[in-house]
Amino acid sequence: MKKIVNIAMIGSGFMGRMHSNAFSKVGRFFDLDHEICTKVICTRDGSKGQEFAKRWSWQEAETDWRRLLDREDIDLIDICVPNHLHCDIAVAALAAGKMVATEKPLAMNSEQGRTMVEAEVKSGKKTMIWFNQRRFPAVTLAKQMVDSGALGRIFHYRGTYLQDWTISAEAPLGGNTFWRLDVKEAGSGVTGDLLAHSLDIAMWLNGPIAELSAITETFIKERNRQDDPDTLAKVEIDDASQCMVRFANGSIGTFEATRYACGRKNAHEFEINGEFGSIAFDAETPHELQFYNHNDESSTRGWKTISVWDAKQPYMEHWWVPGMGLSYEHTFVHAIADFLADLGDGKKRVPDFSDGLRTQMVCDTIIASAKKEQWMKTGL
Ligand code: SOE
Repeated sequence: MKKIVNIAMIGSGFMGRMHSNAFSKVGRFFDLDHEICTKVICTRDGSKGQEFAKRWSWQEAETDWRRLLDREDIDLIDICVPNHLHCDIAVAALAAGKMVATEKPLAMNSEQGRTMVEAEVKSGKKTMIWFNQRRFPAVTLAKQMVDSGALGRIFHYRGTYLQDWTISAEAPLGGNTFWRLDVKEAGSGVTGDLLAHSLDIAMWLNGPIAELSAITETFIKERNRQDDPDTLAKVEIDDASQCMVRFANGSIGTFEATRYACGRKNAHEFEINGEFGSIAFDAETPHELQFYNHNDESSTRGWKTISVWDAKQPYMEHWWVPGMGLSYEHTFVHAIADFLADLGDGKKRVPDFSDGLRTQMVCDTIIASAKKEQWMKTGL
């Protein structure tokens, strides 16, 4: 008999749909001891919540997340609302004995992040942060290759996350889509929104970032507020962010994120160079992993493309037949499948709040270093 995990999800935007899609698919493709029940969707707008519940098979709709906390029939609270709400909801839910999953970044800043980790430790409840991009099968394969020593000692790590959806000065500030441009709701711009993914994967593959020096830029200084179009508001988030880093293991790296790379839609790329070889990945061609093996015979040595769609590669046996590539949405299915697998055997496959805090500390250091225009230690 499968154990049921009753979920209440807070938020119904882009990530609310992504998570709902994952919850509806995981049980069909992964055989696990635990099963998801999409119990309650919580949205500010009640009628929108009803409609969302019908479309995505949630049993009930609620408008006040606090009413979820006393319910015996809720096991997991899933937070996919703007960043300024993550800490309060997570701390209250953990104190009420719920497991908690939250979208990234963990919080508005490291101070809130620490409060969330303390609440996690005190409650003893399982948490997850949705660093879904670890779960591209090609990225998980890269992790396995690095951990196996295939690259040997690491010298360099390069991470970029390029998008272009805020180039227009007409794009407003605030509201359901553009809350990411409002520092009061997002905490930071591309650093917390995009670089957080790159930094998380970099530290998962290559260990902690010890120190860094960063620059950030805000290209469009004022925007109309979406909720008050006549008001021109100052933009206080970073539109672009770049940094040089030193990893604790002695390797060095560079990172860049922007929403002003015209033509780049979701170009999350990384390359890692070691003494025996190198690996490179691009989320816009997610079923490919580039690999250079220096130990190959020199006369036929060169970069090769690993096609990541074979049953022997991470997650692939759960889907279709070789040749059927996976993409962005599947990373969320893999994340919740790993969360349920952890419930089954007590292992830790998924990143938790302490992993989220680690990345939050680097993000905060990037913003501080850019302000002070100096190298800074991350505290990791
Ligand atoms: C921003 O556009 C965004 O949606 C991020 O918020 C997500 O975390 C990223 O996965 C895709 O891009």
